[in-house]
Amino acid sequence: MSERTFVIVKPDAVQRGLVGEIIARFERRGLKLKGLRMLQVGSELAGEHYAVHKDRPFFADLIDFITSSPVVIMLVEGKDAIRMVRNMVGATNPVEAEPGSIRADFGSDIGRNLVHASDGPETAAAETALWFGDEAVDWDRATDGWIWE
Ligand code: 3AN
Repeated sequence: MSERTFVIVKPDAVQRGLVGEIIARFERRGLKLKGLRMLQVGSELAGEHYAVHKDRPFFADLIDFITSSPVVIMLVEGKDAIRMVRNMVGATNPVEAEPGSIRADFGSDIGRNLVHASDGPETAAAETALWFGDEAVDWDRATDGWIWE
């Protein structure tokens, strides 16, 4: 089933020059970009995005980190895109992430895990609305039939 999911290339990945590498992995897999933007996140947006973690001990660090330097956000579409992107991103703690995942290939600390990706259909819809509003870009891609049956 075609799904759309939301991804943040976090400040550590932007600072380390991994934006292109991360986008390229999604493109090469056949996923389709439907939105892409660089921005400096403010504390209000950060607080809304991480609201589920507001009572966790690491909440303040999370907000400080995501607002510390620019991020790149994107909407990614494809068959089973939510699960596929989560698998490509890897486990929250890079130490436990599957080899070949972004967090395993580039990360070594749970507080510097490079990427955020929506964890289910409800969060994908809520995060897309929060970060992109209705700014998704609809476009036809000539290769779709060579990627999905
Ligand atoms: P994921 O990004 O894999 O969905 P979440 O949503 O559970 O993980 O956590 C959001 C972010 O909070 C993670 N990306 C990570 O940076 C941070 N985080 C989660 N758990 C911890 C923890 N135990 N200690 C420090 N930071 C954490």
